[in-house]
Amino acid sequence: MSDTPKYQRKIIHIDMDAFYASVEQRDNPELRGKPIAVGGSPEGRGGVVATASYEARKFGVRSAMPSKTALQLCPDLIFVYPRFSAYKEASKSIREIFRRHTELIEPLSLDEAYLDVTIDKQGIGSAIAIAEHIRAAIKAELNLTASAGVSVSKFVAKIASAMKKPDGLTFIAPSRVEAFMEELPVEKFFGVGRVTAEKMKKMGLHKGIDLKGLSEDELIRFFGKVGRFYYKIVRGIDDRVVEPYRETKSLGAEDTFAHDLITVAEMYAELDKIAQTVYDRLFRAKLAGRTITLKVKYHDFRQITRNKSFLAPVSDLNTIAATAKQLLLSSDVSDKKIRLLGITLSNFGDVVPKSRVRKNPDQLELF
Ligand code: DCP
Ligand code: MG
Repeated sequence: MSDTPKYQRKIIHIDMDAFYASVEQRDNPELRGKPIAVGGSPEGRGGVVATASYEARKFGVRSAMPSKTALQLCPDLIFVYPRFSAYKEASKSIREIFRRHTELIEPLSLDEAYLDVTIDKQGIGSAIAIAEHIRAAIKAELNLTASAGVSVSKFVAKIASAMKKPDGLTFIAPSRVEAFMEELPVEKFFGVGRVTAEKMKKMGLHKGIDLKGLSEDELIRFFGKVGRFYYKIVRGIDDRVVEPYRETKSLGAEDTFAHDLITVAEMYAELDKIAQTVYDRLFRAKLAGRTITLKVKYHDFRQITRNKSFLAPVSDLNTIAATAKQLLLSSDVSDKKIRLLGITLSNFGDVVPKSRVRKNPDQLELF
């Protein structure tokens, strides 16, 4: 490699095979060995394919394909409506298996994660052996299959995990990384969508080695900021670390004012703005919290917090704003000047999309 890193990392990328479909086939033996698609709509018609079993892929059925097209390609296709709780459960178990080998786990989705196994927690001996242990445990304990890529960086490990799907492992040795990148078709490069790939091909750039012929400045000029990444990656340099996911425990926003707030009307107006920011962040993070906390800092820097908890998680703008105002009034604002206000939500629970809440008549009278 042109820039030999000071120390070589060992990265594994694990990706479950036909994840949703495999969970469905595992849980319902009648679906095994058959072409199935997970997706569609509750009525059984319309919608798109979330994923297809490998038996259905032989007919060309793919993720994100309209169900109608999928049925034209494969008339015997069986549609299964998704059961997200089952996929989450499997995902949780996979992460527990990962954790036996490292704390450095970065999930990319329910079925995919990077692991940094440079430190071999169990003394298994090699990154390849660790990846095989993980795949074997997933098979034995969950009755599902996973594919793995093993190499020195996230980029190479991720490309590698797709190479022997399903149920395969691909290792790209450190000494082969640069040659591997030179041979890689441009559309496999991170961030290269269809449009960029077309543009590259028109410019006579088909593989990594063609990109290597361009200077860093040229790559940036032609493709924007991501050109800098291409420049490095094609030389086998990818120093992005595996960033362990940290659970969000609270989410909020606050504002310090240029002038101290004196009237309640001013305070309410600011709380409305802050509530909007908090609401937007919650929405993006798909979170709802049972506890709303108001923070107030007075002009003399004294600070207080007041909170209110609800029985069920809340995430709607009106409740957040109204609760913050209520907490403000209960905190004796009469003769005080305020320099900062903040709102935080915590005590998270999953947001249940309204469309998925089915009314069960037997449960309406719960007591
Ligand atoms: N998924 C989805 N919509 C998409 C792509 C994926 O809902 N457009 C869901 C269903 C998949 C899961 O995410 O099962 C994981 O996505 P992958 O891309 O890893 O696909 P699979 O695991 O299904 O198949 P593969 O064996 O190719 O990894
Ligand atoms: Mg997958």
